[in-house]
Amino acid sequence: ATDFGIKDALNQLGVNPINEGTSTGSNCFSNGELIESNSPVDGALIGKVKSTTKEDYEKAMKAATSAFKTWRTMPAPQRGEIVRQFGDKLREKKEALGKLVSYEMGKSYQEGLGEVQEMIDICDFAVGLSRQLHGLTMHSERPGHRMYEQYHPLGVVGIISAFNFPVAVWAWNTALAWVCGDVCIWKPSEKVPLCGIACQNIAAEVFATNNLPEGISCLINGDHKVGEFMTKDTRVPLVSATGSTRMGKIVAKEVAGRLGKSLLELGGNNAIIVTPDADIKMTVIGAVFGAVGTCGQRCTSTRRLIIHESIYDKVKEAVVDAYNQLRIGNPLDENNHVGPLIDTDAVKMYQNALTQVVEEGGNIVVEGGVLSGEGYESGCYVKPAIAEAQPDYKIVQHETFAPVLYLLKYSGEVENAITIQNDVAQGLSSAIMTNNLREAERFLSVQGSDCGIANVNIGTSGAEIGGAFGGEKETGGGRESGSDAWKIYMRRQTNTINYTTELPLAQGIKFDL
Ligand code: UN1
Repeated sequence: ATDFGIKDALNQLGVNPINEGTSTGSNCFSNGELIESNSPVDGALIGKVKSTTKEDYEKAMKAATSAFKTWRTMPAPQRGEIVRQFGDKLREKKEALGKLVSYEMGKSYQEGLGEVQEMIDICDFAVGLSRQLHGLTMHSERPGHRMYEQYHPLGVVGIISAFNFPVAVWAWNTALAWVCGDVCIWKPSEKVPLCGIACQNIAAEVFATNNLPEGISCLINGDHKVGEFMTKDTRVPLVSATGSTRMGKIVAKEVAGRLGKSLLELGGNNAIIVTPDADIKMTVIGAVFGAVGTCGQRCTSTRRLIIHESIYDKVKEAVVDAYNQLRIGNPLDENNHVGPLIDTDAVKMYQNALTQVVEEGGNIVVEGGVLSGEGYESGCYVKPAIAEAQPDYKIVQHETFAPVLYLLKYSGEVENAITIQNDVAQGLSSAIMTNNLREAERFLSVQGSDCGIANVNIGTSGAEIGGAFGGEKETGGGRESGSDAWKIYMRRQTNTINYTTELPLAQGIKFDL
């Protein structure tokens, strides 16, 4: 079998293919138990990475806090210049990193490249931002006084990222945090540790070339126990965590318990409303990419189609037709649309969802199933499935991280579809397909979608980095990436300066001595 240039990619990224536990990557603090990284693509062992012990973590913290002292004093635009160089390195390594993402995580090579492109884009964004970390000036109520606010670096930012976006979510956080003057400690998902090492190598090279301390970017490895080192640590003022709602609730509690800040980007249960005025062709592309892209493992994946009864059969037929064209297989082979799930546990969750939807009364319209035989040896390849269901089924209310799409029917006005859409615990992404201005505006109004992302004539996934990314309710409320998401990475200070020889008190209070 061809290796699709994987060996070459690993070489370019300085990731030792079968690492029998020697030190891995630059400034990677790990000497603990070995974590194996197996590819869901072919089931092969790609490498082993040592996990981070408490002792290693203390070393990482020491490197980070000491690096912060240097980094925070560097003018922000100069930090931007470093991030620019990091973005350039990513451009050089785009193909190699995209390939590793695809091979270690299982998303298609196109999507792997897309993920690296998101990293490059956020670097560009951060470079510009490095000259725009501005606060406001206010008019003081006292004569001869000036009042303004400024933003200072926060310190050590902890980043916990999920397996599904092994590199981009880290970059959204770290590129902003870096220009803001913070240093970062990153714990990637233990399911994709080699992606972490590859990124860390690239960052370390840029810092070394510029004679900057490596501790600006630290990598720690392991499961939730390693994440806990950061959530419990008062030296980490901000923990940014992406993953399941279950994980987010634990992180939120820990961090809030010590009055730290957390930035949470958790589960979604994203729907597309399809109204009688929808463009069916666009709907099909948006819905199918949204539901089967990344094998249904994006937090923005389309899980529910809420279709008006008058066009229900037509839309169903078109979507089913598109599913019949899907080619499932090695994601590095660009002929395939759908790659594997991350591991066999994910396959079980997918199977359970399909069993449950039938038990609850659902009707399968595109059969699922686990694929076996040549090319499917890893046991992680499944068929994207579609079920007709009711909005209140427990399984429909639940986020299953797999390619299972539920068709729901609505009647009457668009309000009814919006009610169904909002009636779930999660609030990440949402979309409406319509050429009717009234419907679109209602969907975007205060009575409309309650999600952090609401799109018109676009699917639920594939958000651009320029906007703030995140959602409401059980999605956690955090915002990452574009717009003014940078503010959470800085501490805010209000400054009032008196340039007179008097000391008038605010609120007109008299206090004569
Ligand atoms: C995620 O799944 O955690 O909007 C992030 C999207 C991507 C990011 C998804 N830009 O689908």
